[in-house]
Amino acid sequence: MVKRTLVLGLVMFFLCSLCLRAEAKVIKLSYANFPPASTFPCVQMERFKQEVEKRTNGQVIIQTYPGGTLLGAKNMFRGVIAGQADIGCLVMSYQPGVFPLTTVCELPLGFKSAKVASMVLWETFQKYNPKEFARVKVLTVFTSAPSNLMSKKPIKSLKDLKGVPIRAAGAAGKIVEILGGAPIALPMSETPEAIQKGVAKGLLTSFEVLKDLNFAAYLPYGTITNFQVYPFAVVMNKDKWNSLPERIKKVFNELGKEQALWTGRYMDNHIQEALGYAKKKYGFKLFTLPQQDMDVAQEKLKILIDNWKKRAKAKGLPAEKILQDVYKFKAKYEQMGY
Ligand code: DTR
Repeated sequence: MVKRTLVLGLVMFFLCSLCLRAEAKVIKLSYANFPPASTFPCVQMERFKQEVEKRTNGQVIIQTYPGGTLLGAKNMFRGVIAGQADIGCLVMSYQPGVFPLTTVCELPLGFKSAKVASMVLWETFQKYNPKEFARVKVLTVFTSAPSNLMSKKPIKSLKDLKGVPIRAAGAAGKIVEILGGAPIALPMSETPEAIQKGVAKGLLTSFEVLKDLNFAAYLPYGTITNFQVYPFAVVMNKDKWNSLPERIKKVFNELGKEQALWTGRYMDNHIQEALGYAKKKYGFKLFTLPQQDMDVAQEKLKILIDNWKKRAKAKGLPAEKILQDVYKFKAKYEQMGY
């Protein structure tokens, strides 16, 4: 009897220590990102790393790979699905047709801040849990700040945009085309070269790149348009996610919405810093598109919303309801002063 109890006790002790050791084992995760370390997608990545390591008391260690050193902009999604990286940051606008639902947020819907747009994207994702991300675990989503024009020559009206080669991806490229410009669809990681070589005479994106990628040195003029934002997602390999202890999954799930807000807030604040830098160091001049031109532009760009609805319906999505919800979420966060 005593022997049997001792053996049972030893077995139990052995099993428990196995579990504890498994539980306590340090989990190393790789996080791939495509643009240079100075840019906001990588700044949010480093904040995410610090928060995860802090909240798991160092049981999870995240090794970050900025600048496309592990995976690039165009193969990020496939690479994470294939396990080439455990975590990756992607822009849905870079892969037309792959993200039919969440690209609703790249449409010209009048977003005035990254904070509002990021929370709208988060709520839309939570409500619809899009199939387009079924093969991965989405850790968070956020957006860039509203896109404006930056150019070698002043663009003070839609007439000035005619025929100008402007770098812009996804819906932003369509906007440039519809308004008479010549869109050049490149991910941000390939844009510095296009600007320096003069292939692109301007770009349509958020103003922080004036500082983070020093575009103010090549593009001394800006035009406020707030045409649209670019939606981002941070995704984890599904098998890696399923292998994590529940306590660790809880930390990631609790961080998701917070990270979306943190990145939106960082982005909106950083835009002002970048404009200050561009004006002080390069005499950057900022114009605002005349209201009459903005009205003409908004009218012309409605086609993009109709086209998105057609594509979404073709994929079996409740397009009208999704768009209604996006406008409802947008109004809610704007009223909350986000
Ligand atoms: N606007 C998208 C997204 C974007 C804005 N700023 C950055 C910086 C680094 C990477 C992407 C972005 C774009 O222009 O590609």
